[in-house]
Amino acid sequence: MSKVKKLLEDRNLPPLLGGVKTKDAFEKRQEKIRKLLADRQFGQIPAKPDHMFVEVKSVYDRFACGKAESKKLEFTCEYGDKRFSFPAVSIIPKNKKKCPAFVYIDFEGSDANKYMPSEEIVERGYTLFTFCYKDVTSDDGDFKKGIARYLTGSRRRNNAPGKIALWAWTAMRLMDHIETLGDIIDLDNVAVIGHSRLGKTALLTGGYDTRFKYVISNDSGCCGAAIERGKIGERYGRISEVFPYWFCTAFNRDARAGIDMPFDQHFLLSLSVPRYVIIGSAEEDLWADPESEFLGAASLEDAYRLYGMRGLVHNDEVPRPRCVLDEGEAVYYVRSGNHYLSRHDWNTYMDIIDKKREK
Ligand code: GTR
Repeated sequence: MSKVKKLLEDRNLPPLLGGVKTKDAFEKRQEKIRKLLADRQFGQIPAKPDHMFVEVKSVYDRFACGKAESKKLEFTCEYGDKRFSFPAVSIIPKNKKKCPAFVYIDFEGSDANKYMPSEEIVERGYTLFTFCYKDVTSDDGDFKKGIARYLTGSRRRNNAPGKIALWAWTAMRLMDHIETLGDIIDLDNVAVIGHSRLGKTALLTGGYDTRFKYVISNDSGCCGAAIERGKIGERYGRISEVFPYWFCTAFNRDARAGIDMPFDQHFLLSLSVPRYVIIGSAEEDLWADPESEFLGAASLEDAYRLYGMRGLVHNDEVPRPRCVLDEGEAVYYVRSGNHYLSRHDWNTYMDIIDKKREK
Protein backbone atom coordinates (compact mmCIF):
# COMPACT_ATOMS: atom_id res chain seq x y z
CA MET A 1 0.00 0.00 0.00
CA SER A 2 1.28 3.48 -0.79
CA LYS A 3 2.60 5.63 2.06
CA VAL A 4 -0.11 8.27 1.84
CA LYS A 5 -2.88 5.65 1.62
CA LYS A 6 -1.48 4.08 4.79
CA LEU A 7 -1.40 7.46 6.57
CA LEU A 8 -5.04 7.96 5.62
CA GLU A 9 -5.99 4.45 6.68
CA ASP A 10 -4.38 5.03 10.08
CA ARG A 11 -6.72 8.00 10.61
CA ASN A 12 -9.73 5.64 10.60
CA LEU A 13 -11.96 7.97 8.64
CA PRO A 14 -15.70 7.43 8.14
CA PRO A 15 -15.97 6.25 4.52
CA LEU A 16 -16.55 9.17 2.20
CA LEU A 17 -18.38 7.40 -0.60
CA GLY A 18 -20.62 5.26 1.61
CA GLY A 19 -20.69 2.59 -1.08
CA VAL A 20 -21.67 4.81 -4.02
CA LYS A 21 -20.16 3.95 -7.39
CA THR A 22 -21.42 6.57 -9.81
CA LYS A 23 -21.32 10.32 -9.93
CA ASP A 24 -25.12 10.55 -9.88
CA ALA A 25 -25.22 8.54 -6.69
CA PHE A 26 -22.38 10.64 -5.28
CA GLU A 27 -24.34 13.82 -5.95
CA LYS A 28 -27.21 12.40 -3.87
CA ARG A 29 -24.66 11.54 -1.20
CA GLN A 30 -23.37 15.12 -1.25
CA GLU A 31 -26.90 16.32 -0.47
CA LYS A 32 -26.98 13.96 2.52
CA ILE A 33 -23.58 15.21 3.67
CA ARG A 34 -24.78 18.82 3.35
CA LYS A 35 -27.69 17.98 5.62
CA LEU A 36 -25.46 16.09 8.06
CA LEU A 37 -22.98 18.95 8.45
CA ALA A 38 -25.81 21.49 8.72
CA ASP A 39 -27.35 19.42 11.53
CA ARG A 40 -24.15 18.44 13.32
CA GLN A 41 -21.36 20.96 12.66
CA PHE A 42 -22.10 24.42 11.25
CA GLY A 43 -25.88 24.80 11.45
CA GLN A 44 -28.14 25.56 8.51
CA ILE A 45 -27.05 28.28 6.16
CA PRO A 46 -30.07 30.62 5.84
CA ALA A 47 -32.00 30.67 2.56
CA LYS A 48 -31.48 33.26 -0.13
CA PRO A 49 -33.34 36.52 0.65
CA ASP A 50 -36.67 37.17 -1.08
CA HIS A 51 -35.14 40.33 -2.54
CA MET A 52 -31.74 41.90 -2.53
CA PHE A 53 -30.43 45.15 -3.96
CA VAL A 54 -26.96 46.63 -4.05
CA GLU A 55 -26.26 50.36 -3.86
CA VAL A 56 -22.98 51.97 -4.86
CA LYS A 57 -22.15 54.35 -1.99
CA SER A 58 -18.92 55.77 -3.42
CA VAL A 59 -16.46 55.21 -6.26
CA TYR A 60 -12.70 55.78 -6.19
CA ASP A 61 -11.47 55.59 -9.77
CA ARG A 62 -7.76 56.27 -9.15
CA PHE A 63 -7.10 52.92 -7.48
CA ALA A 64 -3.80 51.21 -8.46
CA CYS A 65 -2.56 54.27 -10.42
CA GLY A 66 -5.94 54.53 -12.11
CA LYS A 67 -5.90 50.94 -13.37
CA ALA A 68 -8.88 49.94 -11.28
CA GLU A 69 -12.03 51.27 -9.68
CA SER A 70 -12.77 50.64 -6.03
CA LYS A 71 -16.41 50.90 -4.94
CA LYS A 72 -18.04 50.94 -1.54
CA LEU A 73 -21.25 48.95 -1.78
CA GLU A 74 -24.23 48.43 0.46
CA PHE A 75 -26.18 45.19 0.21
CA THR A 76 -29.79 45.25 1.43
CA CYS A 77 -31.59 41.94 1.94
CA GLU A 78 -35.31 41.46 2.48
CA TYR A 79 -37.18 38.50 3.93
CA GLY A 80 -40.88 39.33 3.98
CA ASP A 81 -41.11 42.64 5.83
CA LYS A 82 -37.68 42.25 7.47
CA ARG A 83 -34.88 44.21 5.91
CA PHE A 84 -31.20 44.61 6.80
CA SER A 85 -27.99 45.83 5.18
CA PHE A 86 -24.26 45.21 5.24
CA PRO A 87 -21.31 46.94 3.51
CA ALA A 88 -18.94 45.38 0.96
CA VAL A 89 -16.22 46.52 -1.42
CA SER A 90 -15.53 45.74 -5.06
CA ILE A 91 -12.27 46.44 -6.90
CA ILE A 92 -12.56 46.02 -10.64
CA PRO A 93 -9.77 46.47 -13.20
CA LYS A 94 -10.69 49.04 -15.85
CA ASN A 95 -11.12 48.27 -19.54
CA LYS A 96 -11.06 44.51 -19.07
CA LYS A 97 -13.73 42.05 -20.04
CA LYS A 98 -14.57 38.72 -18.44
CA CYS A 99 -12.18 38.90 -15.51
CA PRO A 100 -12.00 35.99 -13.09
CA ALA A 101 -13.13 37.05 -9.63
CA PHE A 102 -12.38 36.44 -5.98
CA VAL A 103 -14.88 36.64 -3.18
CA TYR A 104 -12.51 37.26 -0.31
CA ILE A 105 -13.93 36.97 3.20
CA ASP A 106 -11.93 39.57 5.07
CA PHE A 107 -10.93 40.47 8.62
CA GLU A 108 -10.88 44.20 7.83
CA GLY A 109 -13.16 45.42 5.03
CA SER A 110 -10.84 48.07 3.59
CA ASP A 111 -9.84 48.28 -0.10
CA ALA A 112 -6.32 46.95 0.69
CA ASN A 113 -4.70 45.50 3.81
CA LYS A 114 -1.97 43.17 5.02
CA TYR A 115 -3.91 40.06 4.02
CA MET A 116 -5.37 41.56 0.85
CA PRO A 117 -2.85 42.96 -1.66
CA SER A 118 -5.55 44.35 -3.94
CA GLU A 119 -3.17 46.22 -6.19
CA GLU A 120 -1.28 43.05 -7.12
CA ILE A 121 -4.56 41.19 -7.54
CA VAL A 122 -6.16 43.65 -9.96
CA GLU A 123 -2.88 44.09 -11.83
CA ARG A 124 -3.06 40.39 -12.63
CA GLY A 125 -6.51 40.93 -14.13
CA TYR A 126 -8.59 39.57 -11.27
CA THR A 127 -11.56 41.35 -9.69
CA LEU A 128 -12.07 41.38 -5.98
CA PHE A 129 -15.32 41.38 -4.02
CA THR A 130 -14.86 41.52 -0.29
CA PHE A 131 -16.59 42.19 3.01
CA CYS A 132 -15.49 42.40 6.61
CA TYR A 133 -16.93 39.45 8.50
CA LYS A 134 -17.56 41.55 11.61
CA ASP A 135 -19.66 44.03 9.63
CA VAL A 136 -22.15 41.22 9.16
CA THR A 137 -22.21 39.75 12.62
CA SER A 138 -19.82 39.98 15.57
CA ASP A 139 -17.20 37.29 16.15
CA ASP A 140 -18.59 36.31 19.56
CA GLY A 141 -21.56 34.65 21.20
CA ASP A 142 -23.93 37.55 20.60
CA PHE A 143 -26.76 36.36 18.33
CA LYS A 144 -29.07 39.24 19.22
CA LYS A 145 -27.46 41.98 17.16
CA GLY A 146 -27.00 42.61 13.45
CA ILE A 147 -28.06 40.04 10.92
CA ALA A 148 -27.72 37.22 13.46
CA ARG A 149 -30.98 38.46 15.01
CA TYR A 150 -32.79 38.00 11.70
CA LEU A 151 -31.06 34.91 10.47
CA THR A 152 -30.52 32.81 13.59
CA GLY A 153 -33.00 34.06 16.14
CA SER A 154 -31.87 34.85 19.66
CA ARG A 155 -32.49 31.27 20.85
CA ARG A 156 -30.00 28.95 19.26
CA ARG A 157 -31.66 25.63 18.55
CA ASN A 158 -29.60 22.51 17.71
CA ASN A 159 -29.01 23.22 14.04
CA ALA A 160 -29.47 27.00 13.94
CA PRO A 161 -26.54 28.58 12.10
CA GLY A 162 -23.36 29.43 13.97
CA LYS A 163 -21.31 32.44 12.94
CA ILE A 164 -19.33 30.61 10.23
CA ALA A 165 -22.63 29.71 8.50
CA LEU A 166 -23.70 33.38 8.64
CA TRP A 167 -20.42 34.54 7.08
CA ALA A 168 -20.81 31.86 4.39
CA TRP A 169 -24.34 33.12 3.71
CA THR A 170 -22.86 36.60 3.16
CA ALA A 171 -20.24 35.35 0.69
CA MET A 172 -23.10 33.76 -1.28
CA ARG A 173 -24.84 37.16 -1.45
CA LEU A 174 -21.69 38.63 -3.02
CA MET A 175 -21.91 35.84 -5.59
CA ASP A 176 -25.56 36.80 -6.26
CA HIS A 177 -24.30 40.30 -7.06
CA ILE A 178 -21.43 39.02 -9.24
CA GLU A 179 -23.99 37.09 -11.29
CA THR A 180 -25.51 40.42 -12.35
CA LEU A 181 -22.13 41.53 -13.75
CA GLY A 182 -21.70 38.90 -16.45
CA ASP A 183 -20.52 41.49 -18.99
CA ILE A 184 -17.34 42.23 -17.00
CA ILE A 185 -16.85 39.09 -14.90
CA ASP A 186 -16.09 35.58 -16.11
CA LEU A 187 -18.85 33.84 -14.17
CA ASP A 188 -17.30 30.43 -14.84
CA ASN A 189 -14.17 31.41 -12.94
CA VAL A 190 -15.15 32.76 -9.57
CA ALA A 191 -13.19 31.72 -6.46
CA VAL A 192 -14.03 31.99 -2.79
CA ILE A 193 -11.08 32.46 -0.46
CA GLY A 194 -10.48 33.01 3.25
CA HIS A 195 -7.77 32.64 5.85
CA SER A 196 -7.94 30.70 9.11
CA ARG A 197 -11.47 30.94 10.62
CA LEU A 198 -12.45 32.55 7.34
CA GLY A 199 -10.75 29.67 5.48
CA LYS A 200 -13.20 27.36 7.26
CA THR A 201 -15.89 29.79 6.07
CA ALA A 202 -14.62 29.64 2.46
CA LEU A 203 -14.84 25.82 2.50
CA LEU A 204 -18.39 25.95 3.82
CA THR A 205 -19.36 28.57 1.22
CA GLY A 206 -17.92 26.63 -1.72
CA GLY A 207 -19.27 23.34 -0.41
CA TYR A 208 -22.86 24.60 -0.38
CA ASP A 209 -22.72 26.99 -3.35
CA THR A 210 -21.64 25.32 -6.56
CA ARG A 211 -21.35 28.63 -8.44
CA PHE A 212 -17.80 28.89 -7.04
CA LYS A 213 -15.36 27.09 -9.33
CA TYR A 214 -12.35 27.40 -6.97
CA VAL A 215 -12.67 26.88 -3.23
CA ILE A 216 -9.56 28.15 -1.50
CA SER A 217 -8.76 27.57 2.14
CA ASN A 218 -5.64 29.20 3.58
CA ASP A 219 -4.44 27.75 6.91
CA SER A 220 -7.99 26.72 7.87
CA GLY A 221 -6.96 23.89 10.22
CA CYS A 222 -9.44 22.47 12.73
CA CYS A 223 -13.01 22.23 11.34
CA GLY A 224 -11.56 23.40 8.01
CA ALA A 225 -9.30 21.38 5.72
CA ALA A 226 -7.47 19.39 8.41
CA ILE A 227 -8.52 15.81 9.06
CA GLU A 228 -9.61 15.71 12.72
CA ARG A 229 -8.87 12.11 13.61
CA GLY A 230 -5.19 11.89 14.59
CA LYS A 231 -4.67 15.66 14.22
CA ILE A 232 -2.16 17.64 16.27
CA GLY A 233 -2.78 21.18 17.58
CA GLU A 234 -6.35 22.38 17.82
CA ARG A 235 -9.08 19.71 17.99
CA TYR A 236 -12.91 19.59 18.00
CA GLY A 237 -13.07 19.41 21.82
CA ARG A 238 -11.07 22.56 22.35
CA ILE A 239 -12.51 24.64 19.49
CA SER A 240 -16.03 23.91 20.75
CA GLU A 241 -15.04 25.27 24.19
CA VAL A 242 -13.22 28.40 22.97
CA PHE A 243 -15.32 29.32 19.89
CA PRO A 244 -18.72 27.64 20.42
CA TYR A 245 -20.50 30.42 18.53
CA TRP A 246 -18.78 29.46 15.25
CA PHE A 247 -20.76 26.20 15.17
CA CYS A 248 -24.23 24.86 15.84
CA THR A 249 -25.05 23.83 19.39
CA ALA A 250 -25.30 20.13 18.43
CA PHE A 251 -21.62 20.21 17.40
CA ASN A 252 -20.54 21.79 20.67
CA ARG A 253 -22.51 19.27 22.70
CA ASP A 254 -21.02 16.28 20.80
CA ALA A 255 -17.48 17.66 20.57
CA ARG A 256 -17.32 18.39 24.30
CA ALA A 257 -18.63 14.92 25.08
CA GLY A 258 -15.88 13.52 22.81
CA ILE A 259 -18.33 11.39 20.83
CA ASP A 260 -17.14 9.67 17.68
CA MET A 261 -18.58 11.97 14.99
CA PRO A 262 -20.21 10.42 11.91
CA PHE A 263 -18.06 12.72 9.76
CA ASP A 264 -14.54 14.10 9.46
CA GLN A 265 -13.35 17.12 7.48
CA HIS A 266 -13.08 15.19 4.21
CA PHE A 267 -16.90 15.30 4.20
CA LEU A 268 -16.83 19.12 4.06
CA LEU A 269 -14.08 19.14 1.40
CA SER A 270 -15.92 16.58 -0.73
CA LEU A 271 -18.86 18.96 -1.19
CA SER A 272 -16.78 20.97 -3.67
CA VAL A 273 -15.93 17.93 -5.85
CA PRO A 274 -15.67 17.92 -8.90
CA ARG A 275 -14.75 21.62 -8.75
CA TYR A 276 -11.28 22.74 -7.61
CA VAL A 277 -10.45 22.43 -3.92
CA ILE A 278 -7.27 24.38 -3.15
CA ILE A 279 -5.72 23.93 0.29
CA GLY A 280 -2.83 26.09 1.49
CA SER A 281 -0.73 25.42 4.60
CA ALA A 282 2.14 27.12 6.43
CA GLU A 283 5.00 24.94 7.68
CA GLU A 284 5.11 26.46 11.18
CA ASP A 285 1.34 26.47 11.63
CA LEU A 286 1.22 23.35 13.79
CA TRP A 287 -2.01 24.54 15.46
CA ALA A 288 -3.70 24.05 12.07
CA ASP A 289 -1.48 20.99 11.28
CA PRO A 290 -0.15 20.99 7.69
CA GLU A 291 0.07 17.18 7.50
CA SER A 292 -3.61 16.82 8.39
CA GLU A 293 -4.48 19.50 5.82
CA PHE A 294 -2.49 17.60 3.18
CA LEU A 295 -4.37 14.41 4.09
CA GLY A 296 -7.61 16.37 3.69
CA ALA A 297 -6.65 17.11 0.08
CA ALA A 298 -5.48 13.51 -0.52
CA SER A 299 -8.67 12.02 0.96
CA LEU A 300 -10.79 13.17 -2.00
CA GLU A 301 -9.23 10.81 -4.55
CA ASP A 302 -12.09 8.29 -4.66
CA ALA A 303 -14.68 11.04 -5.08
CA TYR A 304 -12.84 12.65 -8.02
CA ARG A 305 -12.29 9.24 -9.57
CA LEU A 306 -16.07 8.90 -10.02
CA TYR A 307 -15.75 11.82 -12.47
CA GLY A 308 -12.76 10.33 -14.24
CA MET A 309 -10.53 12.89 -12.49
CA ARG A 310 -7.38 12.41 -10.50
CA GLY A 311 -7.95 14.57 -7.42
CA LEU A 312 -4.65 15.37 -5.71
CA VAL A 313 -1.58 14.35 -7.70
CA HIS A 314 1.29 13.80 -5.25
CA ASN A 315 4.60 11.97 -4.84
CA ASP A 316 3.42 9.64 -2.13
CA GLU A 317 5.03 11.60 0.67
CA VAL A 318 3.99 14.43 2.97
CA PRO A 319 5.19 17.54 1.11
CA ARG A 320 7.64 20.01 2.63
CA PRO A 321 7.90 23.69 1.62
CA ARG A 322 7.89 25.09 -0.86
CA CYS A 323 5.69 22.66 -2.67
CA VAL A 324 2.71 23.24 -4.97
CA LEU A 325 0.86 20.08 -5.98
CA ASP A 326 -1.38 21.50 -8.68
CA GLU A 327 -1.60 18.87 -11.38
CA GLY A 328 -5.04 17.63 -10.39
CA GLU A 329 -8.40 19.02 -9.32
CA ALA A 330 -7.51 18.95 -5.63
CA VAL A 331 -4.52 21.21 -5.04
CA TYR A 332 -2.23 21.28 -2.01
CA TYR A 333 0.34 23.96 -1.35
CA VAL A 334 2.70 24.46 1.60
CA ARG A 335 5.08 27.34 2.17
CA SER A 336 7.56 28.12 4.93
CA GLY A 337 6.68 30.57 7.71
CA ASN A 338 3.76 30.99 10.04
CA HIS A 339 0.00 31.43 10.08
CA TYR A 340 -0.65 34.26 7.61
CA LEU A 341 -2.22 35.09 4.26
CA SER A 342 0.68 36.57 2.32
CA ARG A 343 1.26 38.10 -1.09
CA HIS A 344 3.13 34.95 -1.92
CA ASP A 345 0.02 32.92 -1.09
CA TRP A 346 -2.21 35.11 -3.29
CA ASN A 347 0.26 34.90 -6.18
CA THR A 348 0.41 31.14 -5.82
CA TYR A 349 -3.40 30.88 -5.86
CA MET A 350 -3.55 33.14 -8.94
CA ASP A 351 -0.85 31.05 -10.67
CA ILE A 352 -2.94 27.95 -9.99
CA ILE A 353 -6.16 29.50 -11.31
CA ASP A 354 -4.36 30.88 -14.39
CA LYS A 355 -3.13 27.38 -15.12
CA LYS A 356 -6.53 25.78 -14.62
CA ARG A 357 -8.30 28.43 -16.71
CA GLU A 358 -6.01 27.75 -19.67
CA LYS A 359 -7.14 24.15 -19.84
C1 GTR B 1 -7.43 30.51 16.32
C2 GTR B 1 -8.31 29.30 16.17
C3 GTR B 1 -8.13 28.71 14.81
C4 GTR B 1 -8.08 29.73 13.71
C5 GTR B 1 -7.52 31.08 14.13
C6 GTR B 1 -7.89 32.29 13.29
O1 GTR B 1 -7.45 31.05 17.57
O2 GTR B 1 -7.94 28.40 17.18
O3 GTR B 1 -9.12 27.73 14.60
O4 GTR B 1 -9.30 29.86 13.07
O5 GTR B 1 -7.90 31.44 15.40
O6 GTR B 1 -8.98 32.38 12.73
O7 GTR B 1 -7.07 33.20 13.25
